[in-house]
Amino acid sequence: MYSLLINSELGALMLFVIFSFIAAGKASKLIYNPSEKQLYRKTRKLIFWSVSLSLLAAVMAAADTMLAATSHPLFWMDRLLVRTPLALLPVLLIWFYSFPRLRKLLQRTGGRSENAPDVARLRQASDPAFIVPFQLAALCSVALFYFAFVPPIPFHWTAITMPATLLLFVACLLWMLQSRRNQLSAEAALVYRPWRRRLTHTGMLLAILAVSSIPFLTAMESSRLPKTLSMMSGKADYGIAGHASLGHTLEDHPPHTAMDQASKEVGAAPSVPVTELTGQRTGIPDRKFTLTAEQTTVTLRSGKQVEAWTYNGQIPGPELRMREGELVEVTLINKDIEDGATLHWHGLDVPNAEDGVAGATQNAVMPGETFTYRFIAEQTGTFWYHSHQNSKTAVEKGLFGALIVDPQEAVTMDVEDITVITHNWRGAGMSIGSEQAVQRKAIAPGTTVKLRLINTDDWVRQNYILTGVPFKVTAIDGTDLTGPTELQNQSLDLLTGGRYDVTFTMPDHPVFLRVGKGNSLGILMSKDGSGDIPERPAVTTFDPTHYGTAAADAPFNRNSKFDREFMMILDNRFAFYNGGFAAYDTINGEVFPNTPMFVVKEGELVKTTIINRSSVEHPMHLHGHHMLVLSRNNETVSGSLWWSDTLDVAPGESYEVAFRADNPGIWMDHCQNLSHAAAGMTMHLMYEGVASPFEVGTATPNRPE
Ligand SMILES: [Cu+2]
Repeated sequence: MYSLLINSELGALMLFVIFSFIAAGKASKLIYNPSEKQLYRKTRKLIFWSVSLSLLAAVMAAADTMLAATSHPLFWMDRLLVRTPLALLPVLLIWFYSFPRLRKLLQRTGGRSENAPDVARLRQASDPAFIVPFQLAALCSVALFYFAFVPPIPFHWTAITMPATLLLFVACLLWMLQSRRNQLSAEAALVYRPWRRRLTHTGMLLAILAVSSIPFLTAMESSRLPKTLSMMSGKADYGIAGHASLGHTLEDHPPHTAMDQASKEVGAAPSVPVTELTGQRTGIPDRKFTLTAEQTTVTLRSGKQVEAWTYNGQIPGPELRMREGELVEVTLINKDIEDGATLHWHGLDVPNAEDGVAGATQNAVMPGETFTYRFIAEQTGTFWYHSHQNSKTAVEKGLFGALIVDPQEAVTMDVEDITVITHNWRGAGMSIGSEQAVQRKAIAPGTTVKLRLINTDDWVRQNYILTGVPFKVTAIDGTDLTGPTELQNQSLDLLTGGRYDVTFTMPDHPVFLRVGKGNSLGILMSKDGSGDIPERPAVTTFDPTHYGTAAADAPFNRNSKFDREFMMILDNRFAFYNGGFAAYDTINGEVFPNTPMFVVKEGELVKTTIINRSSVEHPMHLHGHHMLVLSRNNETVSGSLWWSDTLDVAPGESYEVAFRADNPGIWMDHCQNLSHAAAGMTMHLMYEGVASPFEVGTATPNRPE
């Protein structure tokens, strides 16, 4: 519904731009008609353009009103308060001022006479009150176009004062020009000189372009990422302290650096550097891994070759398995990845110095260098790891793998534990692990089967459909659900970085896990591994908002008193980023490094309202914390507690999520569609009193995204 409304509004807006220019051109040229007959015909055609413009304005107003009736103010405020008036105002002026004059003109023109229009007619045909409303429609359409592609969000009147003043100024200018022509028309017959007119228009356009190119080029140049930039110097956003306040804007909180505020509040107390926020550095680790990052040509099981970046020569990297409570040590060796590499444990809430974000928690590990990570595996479940240095390219090329933490208590039953980590290799197609066809597995009936679904692919909503057996979704993003019920014919959809654990009891007939839309990728399970691949059933998409039974031990809920509340508005707009100008995916109207830095104090209960105004999905990934999903589209989440680290926010959706700020540090919060993150859709969560000695920027090797 949201997509339909915003697309109808945008479609009507684009047509409004075209139609209003045509109408304005035709109205302005009426005066040049050499005969009464032509003047009559051309005047009559303006009725068509007036009606068309009115219909388009009505479509825009209706779409905006429907949005206002059904969704959060941040979806429609700018549309209803800025765009709807800009469309309706000229149309109303046309009906109130132009139309009566148009009718009079039609009545008085003979219609059939070849005589030249007299002075009275010419004055009527160039009456500013008749012509300017059409010209104003064209002017307003330019403003509409601007506000559609540079929405004033977070909404504030200051964002529209400049364009509104300019619009008023040009409107006055148009009135003056038209009044002048009206006077001239009384003095002598005006001669239509198309070439002169075209030249004047081109000259005016070039002058406007020349004048505006200076601020444009300056803005483009100044958007270049600096040579060095501390992640602590972001635009600090302290949110709102205290009670719920949906729809608030952020301008009440002027930007400072977090350190200004931190030093104000903690006085002379020294800040803690990120480098001290480590895992347990002493003691013999219970489990040790070494991962060597290197460039390798890998041959997949299908025979297709991938020029990959690998951990230990394989794609995906080796599955790291550990047990809850173990002290884990992982040594990263970079053999020859020129861009550098790190290790980030996606979904595992490790201490900050172990989080593996180049430029925030460490420097990128360059060829020949090593880095050792140590942490205690405190959560159980399905996670994955990947390089958080130049992550878009690193993950695309293979620097990732599965990470599984088994619970402490020994598993007593026979469980067939299958990791389904899916990826699309550029030029070589989709795979599950390194398998590119349907795998066949022999599993004895009665066995408990656990499938760990992990989507590592950029920009893909991956469908996983299990057929032939009822199943339960037992965990989301590595956290177990309570009271999961049996499901059938439901597609489990994951965006980049998301995980589902699925459990079922093996029946005595074949079961098929289908990955993607076709029949060519999946796992066929049966008692001897044989069997036919079933047809793709009709499915609905699994929705976690009301799944499972409510847990009695919710640490907080929608009614809790939150210490701090933030607004995260996801959108798309034309913007300057790193020397370029294009449509970028934005957070609170900005791209990095102008995106907000949410500042929290340790111990606070923090709520964030996430709103997606754009037309694409954004899987938002917060490092170091799990967010409890409280509501979606203002509807409270019931059923099991739903903890997420990678929340898929679809267009038109709003979510309230909350977390306890119990893991001090500097934590990335970004879109896990890594191509979005690489184009600036990234921000961070900053604890007061924490300092990072690391930097990003063109003079450093660090490229976190
Ligand atoms: Cu995104």
